[in-house]
Amino acid sequence: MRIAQLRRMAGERFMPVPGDVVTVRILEDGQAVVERIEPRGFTLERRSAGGRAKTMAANVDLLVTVTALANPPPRLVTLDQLLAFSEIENIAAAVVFTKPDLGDPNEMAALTHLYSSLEYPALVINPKTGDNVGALRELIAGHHALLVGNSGVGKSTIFRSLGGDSTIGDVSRYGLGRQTTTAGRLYRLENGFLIDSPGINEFGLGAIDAATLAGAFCEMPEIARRCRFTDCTHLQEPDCAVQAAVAGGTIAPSRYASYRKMLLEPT
Ligand SMILES: Nc1nc2c(ncn2[C@@H]2O[C@H](COP(=O)(O)OP(=O)(O)OP(=O)(O)O)[C@@H](O)[C@H]2O)c(=O)[nH]1
Ligand SMILES: [Mg+2]
Ligand SMILES: [Zn+2]
Repeated sequence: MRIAQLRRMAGERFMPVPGDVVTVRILEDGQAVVERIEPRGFTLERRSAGGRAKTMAANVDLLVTVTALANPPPRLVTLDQLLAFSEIENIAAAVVFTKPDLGDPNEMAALTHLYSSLEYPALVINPKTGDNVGALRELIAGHHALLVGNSGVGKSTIFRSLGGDSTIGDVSRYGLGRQTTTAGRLYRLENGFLIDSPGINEFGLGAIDAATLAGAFCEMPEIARRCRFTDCTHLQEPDCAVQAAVAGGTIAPSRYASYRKMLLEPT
């Protein structure tokens, strides 16, 4: 069903986003008017270049992070930001790698091993050959899932390979002159839904304190209890168990690099 009109064509506050539950009134010509947007649970927001927040999706319970193995090269900071975000928001997350045909097989093996060992479901998907598309379908069944990742990593390609039976909403046309290509799209799938979202190159958690951030890196809290200082930031303190675990190979250097970057250069 295509949304014909918002009852009050007011600001973005009244804009439904993919995942919203809305009350609609069906008009005689078969079009629908949104009368009410139900209160949102989880929302994903992204900030525009001007710093304004725009809600991209609502009521999601699974973040399917998408990272290309090549073209663009894997940006693990973005991946780790999204995973930390899911921990803080207390929603499930999965790790999908794309473009195995272009990537380095050793790096592919290392990355899937790393994220599986952190207990995130980790899959390598090739929509062209169909590899693991079925496994992803199973993973998201019954969930309100959101594909999220940098631009060009292959989210829409995955979305199309999974199909879906009906277009629920395409609300971008009502958003202050934006193009449809920048909008999220939602498809019903296996008694849940899947949302394809625009690339989130400027995603960030904002300023965050060390204890909260370390808590969102699931391998750290257990280890951090052995730091000498209870308020250790794991940046340069002596007798820091986290730094020792990185040196000793228990914590992946890339994960620690993401932690440092997020703490020292919040976006
Ligand atoms: N070689 C190869 N190319 C792929 C694969 N998956 C996607 N692509 C290509 O990568 C490009 C970007 O794919 P999209 O699905 O549009 O990426 P996206 O993540 O939706 O990008 P945004 O909408 O900008 O965020 C397209 O040209 C796809 O054909 C893959 O497994 N292998
Ligand atoms: Mg896309
Ligand atoms: Zn420490």
